[in-house]
Amino acid sequence: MKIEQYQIDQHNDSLFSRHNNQFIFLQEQLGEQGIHAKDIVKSLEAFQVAIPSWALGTGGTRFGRFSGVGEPRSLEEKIEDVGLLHALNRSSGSISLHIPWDIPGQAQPIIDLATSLDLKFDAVNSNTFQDQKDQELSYKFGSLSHVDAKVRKQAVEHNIEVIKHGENLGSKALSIWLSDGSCFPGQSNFVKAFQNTLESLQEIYAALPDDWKVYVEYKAYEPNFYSTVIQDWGSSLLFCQKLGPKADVLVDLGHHLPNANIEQIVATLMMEGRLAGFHFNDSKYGDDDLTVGAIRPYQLFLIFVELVEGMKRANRAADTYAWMIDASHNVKDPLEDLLQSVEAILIAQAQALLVDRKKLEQARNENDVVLAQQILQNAFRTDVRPLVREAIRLSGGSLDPIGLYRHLGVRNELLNERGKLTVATGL
Ligand code: LRH
Ligand code: MN
Ligand code: MN
Repeated sequence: MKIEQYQIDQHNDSLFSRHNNQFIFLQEQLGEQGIHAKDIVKSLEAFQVAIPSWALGTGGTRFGRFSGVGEPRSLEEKIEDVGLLHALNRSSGSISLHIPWDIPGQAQPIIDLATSLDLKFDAVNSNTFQDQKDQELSYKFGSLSHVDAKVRKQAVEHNIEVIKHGENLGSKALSIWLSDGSCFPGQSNFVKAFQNTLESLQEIYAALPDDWKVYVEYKAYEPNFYSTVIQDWGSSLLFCQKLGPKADVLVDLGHHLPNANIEQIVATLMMEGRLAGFHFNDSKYGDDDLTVGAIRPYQLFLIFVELVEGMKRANRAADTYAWMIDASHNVKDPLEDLLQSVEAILIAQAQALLVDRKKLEQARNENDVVLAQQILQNAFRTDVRPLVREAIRLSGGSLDPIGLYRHLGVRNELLNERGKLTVATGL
């Protein structure tokens, strides 16, 4: 299944005049405030969000998994699915693999397929939170932090193998999420667990190619419910600082304790130049991995306010950070869900770009709390969707990605091609 450019153009033709009226109206309104709509559209056009290979099949909870239909059965089909997303929104130009959920065989045909769909390979993810078939030693009591040096060695070697897979495909980073920790008080020596982890990470770090980075992801709890070795951004930053300049902190929105001020974490990490990027998702309770923007769009906006500010301060372009979605579901078509997530990210970014930084700084300096809040909320309450649509249209994508996806009956086509059987991601 491939979506052809003429199908997108035809669909866009039928929507164009309505869209254009909305865009011109907004452009005028913003112009009155001294904001150039076209500059924002340009920034949005350049913004790319990586798609995780494990979000392309219906996710599950630990209580069950209800498969969808026509889901990808192989890495090639996962790449094809991301190709469909990218054709529709022109903002999903890369895929992030999780090894060994994905096992790349021969690299060249996979690279050729991705290139033909205008896709790149984002960070590769290692997995030492599950035992794999034929694995010699178990990760039941940890991996990089394990009390047994042989288990640590096995986990280090896995990470090095993941780097090799990534190198073959043209990835430039390794993402490590370490589930190691303990479930009960007394089970683990916190200090030894930290030191073992540091040593293991140092070995992995030493195996990084020169132009690579390692992203260290933190998470407060789950699957361990008493302690986690890399539990928060502070621990992650500490590891990164000890490792060296190629290690940065990866923020997954769902990995915080309730009500954490994530935007402040982002500001601090950017101030220190140690933000790797994001795993975007949303949550109401814990690491729910819900669609981005589904629950707390204002929080997402406030995060983007800091991101936009931080990038400007550091004079770094958006594409020097790792932006990825990390969400997967039991109840939605995964491709529609991912389209919603990418749209939510673009909307938050557009809103953040509306913020008048000078006025905001002035209000802060004058302790004008009301005005400062109003400046942010005015931006957040602006319907910026015409800017997002215009950016996608100018890049050759669809004015209504989900509408076109449904109109073309993509899922049904995929069902015909692939059938009802699917491969679980292992989640
Ligand atoms: C852990 C996590 C991490 C994993 C992914 C599958 O909760 O966020 O990024 O690699 O989920
Ligand atoms: Mn994650
Ligand atoms: Mn997670």
